[in-house]
Amino acid sequence: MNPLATELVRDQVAAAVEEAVARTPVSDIHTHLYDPAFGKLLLWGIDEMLTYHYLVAEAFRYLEVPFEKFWALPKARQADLIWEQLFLKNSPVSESCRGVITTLNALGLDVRKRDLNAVRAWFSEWEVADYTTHCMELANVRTICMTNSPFDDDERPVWDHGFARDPRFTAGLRIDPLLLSWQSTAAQLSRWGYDVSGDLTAHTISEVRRFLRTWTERMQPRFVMVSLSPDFEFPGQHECAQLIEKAVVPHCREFGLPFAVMPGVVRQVNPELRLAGDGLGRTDLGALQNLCAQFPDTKFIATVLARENQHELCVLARKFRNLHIFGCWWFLNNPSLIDEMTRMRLELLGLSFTPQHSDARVLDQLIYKWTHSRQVISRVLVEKYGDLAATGWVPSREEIQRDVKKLFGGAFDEFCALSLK
Ligand code: HDL
Ligand code: ZN
Repeated sequence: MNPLATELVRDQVAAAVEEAVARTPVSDIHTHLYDPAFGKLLLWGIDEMLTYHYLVAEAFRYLEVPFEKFWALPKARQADLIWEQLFLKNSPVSESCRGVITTLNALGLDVRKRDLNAVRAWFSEWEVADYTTHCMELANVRTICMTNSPFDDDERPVWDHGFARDPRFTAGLRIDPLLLSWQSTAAQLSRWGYDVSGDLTAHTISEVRRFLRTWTERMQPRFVMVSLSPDFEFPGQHECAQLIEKAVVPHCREFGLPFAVMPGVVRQVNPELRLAGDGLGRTDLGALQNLCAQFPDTKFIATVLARENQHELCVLARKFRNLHIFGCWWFLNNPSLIDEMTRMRLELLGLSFTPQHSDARVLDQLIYKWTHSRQVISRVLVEKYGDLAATGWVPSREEIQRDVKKLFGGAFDEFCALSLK
């Protein structure tokens, strides 16, 4: 093909990719947001954005105030300190800080005034129901998957009471305490009427499965999820591996649910930072490999926290059709790493993965997390589809739209619907 024609084709393909990425609504498969029916659990507004634990960690790199004194302050005062340190005394160049500005711009606020109280006044005009729709429209997010824990004392009563579900909010059954703190969780299960003992007898396992069944029937979750430390081992004789093998995997197989594993987190490296105090470690992905190999009829979805694990995770996904990888999780959710990971995944997995989730904890964050991710994903796809077009295989606008829909939730839906039995 002559060079001019090639350039023209590349430009046309680029325009089609950019349009598809901008216009395709996304299914956000992992967040810490809540259906508005959960009331105060759904965080939103400028003070929640500024006191997001990512910004707390960054602010404490400058703050001299004792941790306990900071935590004793009202949220608005905490936000004042963070605003002062990360926005006024230092330019907001970090991903989390730039995200706040991106969100405020998208909401139509003039950040050049740097007037936090004026911003607060604007937010006070909103009702959460309208604002939820507004944020989802600006972020072009179709559905939001929550992180739902039966062990959360604030969340459980809402499920106990029952509520009319907002269909835009799907559920994820999160079971960290069950797997990671079995002895104390067994006592809690007993208080809830499950006949369990600290030993994982056959009866205890059957009661754990009754617990999982009860909450699965209640929540109708998309998956069962757990975050794991970097040194998680499977198979193993420790309680976590035994509960996964004897209760969780059989439950997921029975209900046709994926088991979502998120290895790599080291909880409370610095407890003074509270939610901001978690760190990461390089994971031995042998455990995930063993899970996928031992249970070929069970679906696993995975995201891993260390950058050093990403190539290995892609290769693992090539080996196991029952493994679907997703997202640039937490400390990976930065443009440089989203670029590297998305490029690697497209080259090794084609379209059989989910490039991103937001992990949003504050509703407004949907706007920046998806704006920033779309910018990077679009840039990578323009290059990849341009490279494809240069071979003479020129993808049509419809094919590009089809592919982007897969990346923005379609491939995940197909994987969840897969029957491997
Ligand atoms: O365990 C998780 O789901 C993590 O995403 C943590 O909630 C973490 O605090 C977080 O919000 N990361 O983005
Ligand atoms: Zn999360």
